[in-house]
Amino acid sequence: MIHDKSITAFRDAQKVLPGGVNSPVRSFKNIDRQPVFIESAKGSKIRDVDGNEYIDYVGSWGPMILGHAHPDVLGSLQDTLVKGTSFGAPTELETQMAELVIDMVPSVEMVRMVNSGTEATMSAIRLARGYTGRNKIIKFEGCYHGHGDSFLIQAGSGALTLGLPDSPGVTQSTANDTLTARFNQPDSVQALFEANPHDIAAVILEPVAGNMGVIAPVPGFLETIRSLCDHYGALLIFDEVMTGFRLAKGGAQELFGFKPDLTTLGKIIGGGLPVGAYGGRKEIMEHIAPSGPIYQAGTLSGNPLAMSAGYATLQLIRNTPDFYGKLEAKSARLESGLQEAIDSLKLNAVINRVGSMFTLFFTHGTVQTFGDVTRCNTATFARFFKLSLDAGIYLAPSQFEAGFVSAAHSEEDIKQTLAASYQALDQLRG
Ligand code: HOZ
Repeated sequence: MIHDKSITAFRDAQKVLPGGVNSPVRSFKNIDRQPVFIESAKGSKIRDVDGNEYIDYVGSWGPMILGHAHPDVLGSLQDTLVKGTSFGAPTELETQMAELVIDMVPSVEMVRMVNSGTEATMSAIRLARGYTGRNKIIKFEGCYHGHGDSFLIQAGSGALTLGLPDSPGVTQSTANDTLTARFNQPDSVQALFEANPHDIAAVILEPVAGNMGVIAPVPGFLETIRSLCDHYGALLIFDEVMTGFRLAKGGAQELFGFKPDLTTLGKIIGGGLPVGAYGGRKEIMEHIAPSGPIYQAGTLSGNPLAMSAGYATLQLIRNTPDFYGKLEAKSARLESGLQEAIDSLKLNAVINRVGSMFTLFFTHGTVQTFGDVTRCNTATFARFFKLSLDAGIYLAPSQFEAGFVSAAHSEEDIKQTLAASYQALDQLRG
């Protein structure tokens, strides 16, 4: 593959953008390769500025569950666009969007729209602190809740990938209010509650971890956290930025039959435009201004273009018969094909999958904890990533991220991906 234009584009970008990108995960820095610059995308395929086409499993890091440039979403955007792009005043579309989210997500009775997942999580913990009158939160090692100061403590995603889990610039006093527990190890949560029985406002977690690679909750883990929160009077916040509308129409909470007190949403809810949201029990949500005293605001919150892309996406998901069943079947075929390749090549690799989220970890045994994740061979991952990219498969450039299958991936895409992956895995043995 030729990447001349991408190389030039990256050189130019580095002169004016820190690291040449607007978000660190895009830089390919950890795998010691230049990023490809994207020109366009359609369905399951993404095309770079040199004209190379890839089967895309990044999906803009999660939002593109329908595939790229879906005609319903584009049509809805075009209809909205001609009426004006921002008013800073209420629109009926915001109410319709809120009604749809409340209808789809089991625990959400009231919702506030924001502009990103980061904004959603930052606002949710402010609400939890204001509501409970307590300062501390518990998060989990390797979980990532965006780049708010309180969350850049033992953080996953790009922070973990680039070796920056505790970012400079976060003050010690902020860090002191973030307690860190171990994912899938409920005793670690219990110990923190026992040591701080009256101080914890909320526990926030990705119910299925996606930002240290995909890890499902072990049986009993979510249950224990729920009962500890109830016992100690803390709120339970599910960060469903990644899992919301991805694992089921009502996200992980529908899949596992759980009701958190608050839920944060992002990615799919914006249909490819910048949207986040947080919602939950009405009695808690009514503490937000102007109903209540806890302040949170935004010039572009509920923006009409963002609402229309999100609304079209969610409607299509809700109205497509067996939407998640079809996604599950395709994703299961990808998983079993990769597993066969691992077995027949006798490789040290583990595939974790929940619904249409997956990660191929280069390690042995099982991957259930952050400790398991840190034992992965990132150099082998980097080789696999580069071989896959050269074979036309676009994966997240990090061992510590999720891959996403979309409704647009065809059987042929899955077949091609498995054939290319087999060859790449085979070459790793050499
Ligand atoms: N939350 C995304 C997946 N880990 C990362 C997106 C980004 O940081 O740009």
